[in-house]
Amino acid sequence: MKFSIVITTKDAVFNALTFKGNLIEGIRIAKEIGYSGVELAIRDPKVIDYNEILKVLKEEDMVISAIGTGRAFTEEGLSLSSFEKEIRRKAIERIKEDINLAEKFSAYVIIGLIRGKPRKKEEALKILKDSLLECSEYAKKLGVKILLEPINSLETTLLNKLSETYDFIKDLKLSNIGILADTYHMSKEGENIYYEIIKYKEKIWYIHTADDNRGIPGTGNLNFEELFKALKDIKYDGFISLECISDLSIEETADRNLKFLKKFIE
Ligand code: LER
Ligand code: MN
Repeated sequence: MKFSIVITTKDAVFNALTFKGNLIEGIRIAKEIGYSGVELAIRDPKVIDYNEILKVLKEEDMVISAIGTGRAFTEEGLSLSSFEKEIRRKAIERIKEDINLAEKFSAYVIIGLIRGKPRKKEEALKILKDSLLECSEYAKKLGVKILLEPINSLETTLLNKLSETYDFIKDLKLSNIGILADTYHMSKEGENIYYEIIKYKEKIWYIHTADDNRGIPGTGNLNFEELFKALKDIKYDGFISLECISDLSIEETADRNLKFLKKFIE
């Protein structure tokens, strides 16, 4: 198992992005505290200085675990399930740019909030399917894998649970799309963490962690023992990425998380 934290730039609006600030500083802090990767939450890959980041990754022996794309929805309203063709087109183009960047970093691309929050669920799911097909075909050519993240029903109307997300991916018959299981969303949806992870193990490629209050793991009531038992049973060797809200400094937040989670794998 490998650990990472979500980092993003200072201007980000959404507040569960663990570290907001200079990305280079975020990479260095994560390394210092004992992480092996960072997840980049970016609005637009065009504003990312790829060469600068790559240089620091090499210096610090760090990797980018995944590219998070939700800011394009929260800050620009881009949505893969939009009924407006132009918005949908822009969202697909943005994901393709994220895929280009992910290829350079050998990272996953996360489809979370950019799936949108439409009212007419059934029709929107069909649109989402077409958009995802296009993104996944593009990603396949570049050898990039996509993570679809179930998100709780207060934040989106589409794909709230692992079961729905799994069926949706299976229907698409695409081998390069997996599931990102976020412990916070799973708890919000009342899902049994152990049972669900075991059941959908072949598609569990990535984990987001926060407690059930979206704070640092250990500050709420989520059963992390269950999570780690499941991950051990499925021989999970992917990333566990911290995506939480915390008033503490990034150093303290990241340190507390790692110390707490490592207790379960010793
Ligand atoms: C994204 O990973 C997520 O969990 C959502 O709640 C919004 O960012
Ligand atoms: Mn998440």
